[in-house]
Amino acid sequence: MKKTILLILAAAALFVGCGKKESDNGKLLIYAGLMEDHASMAAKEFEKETGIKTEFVRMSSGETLARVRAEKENMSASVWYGGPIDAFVAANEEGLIEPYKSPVSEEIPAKFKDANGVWTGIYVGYLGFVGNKSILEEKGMEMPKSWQDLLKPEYKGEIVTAHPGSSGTAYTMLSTVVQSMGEEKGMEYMQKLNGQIRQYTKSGTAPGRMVGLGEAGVGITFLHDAIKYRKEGYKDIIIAAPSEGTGFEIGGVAILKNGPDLENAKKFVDWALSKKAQEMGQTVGSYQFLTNKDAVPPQEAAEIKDTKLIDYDFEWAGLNRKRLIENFSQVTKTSAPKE
Ligand code: S7P
Repeated sequence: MKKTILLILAAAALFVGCGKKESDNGKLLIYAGLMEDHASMAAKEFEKETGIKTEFVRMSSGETLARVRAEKENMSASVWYGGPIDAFVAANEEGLIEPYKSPVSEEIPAKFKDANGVWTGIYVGYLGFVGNKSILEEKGMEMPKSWQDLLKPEYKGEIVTAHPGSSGTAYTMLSTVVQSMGEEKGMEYMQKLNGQIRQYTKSGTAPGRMVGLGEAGVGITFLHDAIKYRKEGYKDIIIAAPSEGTGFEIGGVAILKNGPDLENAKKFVDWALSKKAQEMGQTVGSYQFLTNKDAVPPQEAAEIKDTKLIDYDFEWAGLNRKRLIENFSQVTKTSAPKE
């Protein structure tokens, strides 16, 4: 009898112990700027490896920025994962980021991380054009090959792009044009381009899918997203990069100031910077170049490796984000779509 009671007590202790261990690992909420499938895979893998209950909300850059501003005094999430770092720079200016220099950031070259640990790069993506081969052929149009091409009369009403007010991709476009042409000429260009636009989408990944579906002939997007859609079955997709040179993103990870789970946030950043975590992206069709010096980039990225890039200034882009978007909205008389 005494032996049975002892066994029951031992089993109960073990049960309680196990439960305690699991809940001791805590939780983590992430605001994710990369694609839904990538964020979902990352949250699951991180949870599996650490036992930390991990959830995410996918939002475009402008939405995340608006959310973290609104939550400044009562932040719900602890990590911002993915999306061009221009918006991270803007957020840091407003005191919304908790700098963290992860020990794993030693594996990330200096050009892909902030020296003070405000943000650290996890991938790099190039901006370009996506076209639908059949539609272009049907309408007797060539694939545009330069920023200037986009202004040709034949593309009127044929181009889809996201709106810089909501989308990090589209802000990369706006900032690229302004950095390449100067602010006055850049805004004039944007005003002319506005006359060619069929639709502004909320997210920068939508134009690739719309062009793949044949809803538009040409889109402006990150080239790796167009490659993903082509691989997923939109066989008519073709891509090109502007011959004048194009801008690019460093997709980042950062810790949100006053988030509820700082220690788990640090663990997530360490994880996200690792070779293993970065290489996992390609298993769900994320074909960006990677920042960890030991990580093997996806084969799919080889197709665009010789793209001509401008010397994109991320700090300038982040610090001037609000003004450029206001000017863009003014010259185009548009605002970011809600859906
Ligand atoms: O995950 C793919 C990817 O292209 O999505 C992000 C992209 O900017 C979409 O976000 P927006 O809706 O804010 O434009 C990129 O960071 C990433 O490479």
